Amino acid sequence: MLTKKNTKETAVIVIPTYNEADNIGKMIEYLNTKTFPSLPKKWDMKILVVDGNSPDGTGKVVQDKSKKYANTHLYTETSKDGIGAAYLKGFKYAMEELKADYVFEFDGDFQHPPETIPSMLQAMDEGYDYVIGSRKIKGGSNPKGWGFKRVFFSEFGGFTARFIMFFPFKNFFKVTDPTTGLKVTRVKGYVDKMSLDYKNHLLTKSFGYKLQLLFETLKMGAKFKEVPLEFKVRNAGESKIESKTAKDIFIVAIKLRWFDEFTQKFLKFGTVGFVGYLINASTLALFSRLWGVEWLSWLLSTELAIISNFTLNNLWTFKSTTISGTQLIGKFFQFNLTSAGALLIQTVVGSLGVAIFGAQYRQLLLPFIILFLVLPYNWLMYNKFIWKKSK
Ligand SMILES: Nc1nc2c(ncn2[C@@H]2O[C@H](COP(=O)(O)OP(=O)(O)O)[C@@H](O)[C@H]2O)c(=O)[nH]1
Ligand SMILES: [Mg+2]
Repeated sequence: MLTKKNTKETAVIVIPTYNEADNIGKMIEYLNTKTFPSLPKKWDMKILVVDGNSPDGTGKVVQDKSKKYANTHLYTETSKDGIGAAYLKGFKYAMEELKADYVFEFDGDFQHPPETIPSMLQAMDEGYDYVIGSRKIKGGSNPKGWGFKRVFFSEFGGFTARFIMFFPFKNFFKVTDPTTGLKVTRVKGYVDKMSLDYKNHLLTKSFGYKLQLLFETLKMGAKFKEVPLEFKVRNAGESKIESKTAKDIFIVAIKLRWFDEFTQKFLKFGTVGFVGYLINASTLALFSRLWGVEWLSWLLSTELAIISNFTLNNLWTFKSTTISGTQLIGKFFQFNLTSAGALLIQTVVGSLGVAIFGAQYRQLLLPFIILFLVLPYNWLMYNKFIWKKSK
């Protein structure tokens, strides 16, 4: 649409600083004289430096530059509060005071080449909501000067975080660089919906905030893209990276995955299934000893497990979509039908497996069939039919 292209949109480059006096002035100059003038006219570009009250005079440098450039702003924190908090404060200020449509996370030490900004904005213009700079895709790279140890930790840490947070779902394959610090996020629908309460919301004060923002933004359904990032060595000043960073990333990734509602639901579903199995096995043993009518023992013990599964899943796993009242009978019948489906899968594949591999593998086949066939089948049926969310 032509009208959309002609309206101005505001993008704010948020730069947290702590003792970056030797870099930040150069960065502001560079952005204002080289990067911004090269952009299409529709972009209203602003810079917001969030300074952790640096003792080296970073704030003073930014203040002087803001007199020269009206688009350049300084937000001074009362103290160094961690880089994650600095970003959340910056996002809030950018939204409320600077009317941002897009916010960038950007380093002030020239590790993020300003040349990456235009391609990121172009992607936003194409309709993406969340674009990150990746060092791991074609055209992206780590600094030439990095030693083996640094590269190893970056690769290993990145992959581990990626695995813990997303495996085996699509974001595991789509997000190649989860620990990158260069990102742009659409405000409408995303930044304006996320919690900016840095005191209570952030899982960590240090590096792991990157994972948290990534995880939560993707969770909101952001249309996501990676562009190549040629990560550079820092221009001047000292790195604030601490030795505990690796551990921090690991812990945050685990917390994000563990406390995610999907994970919680899945764990409950697994527990209920296991309880069902225990009921099935124990009542089967009991009934067959009591009556010795084989088919009746199987039928009753299986039905007891089905009743247990239905009840526990209804009251616990799928609590948010609990079935009650007159619906219960119909749904319970439906549940028996899908359970019969699982029974059929298990019987057919189990018999086939024994025919192919031999009876000595029977007990080994069962957990495999449950894990790879029955479990996904049940999960799908429960979510799509039994406890489906009504729109
Ligand atoms: N405001 C603020 N900025 C910070 C803080 N910690 C780090 N920074 C800045 O954030 C940028 C990125 O820091 P970081 O990724 O930890 O590593 P570095 O580039 O190796 O120092 C640096 O330019 C720092 O000056 C903080 O606690 N508060
Ligand atoms: Mg840096």
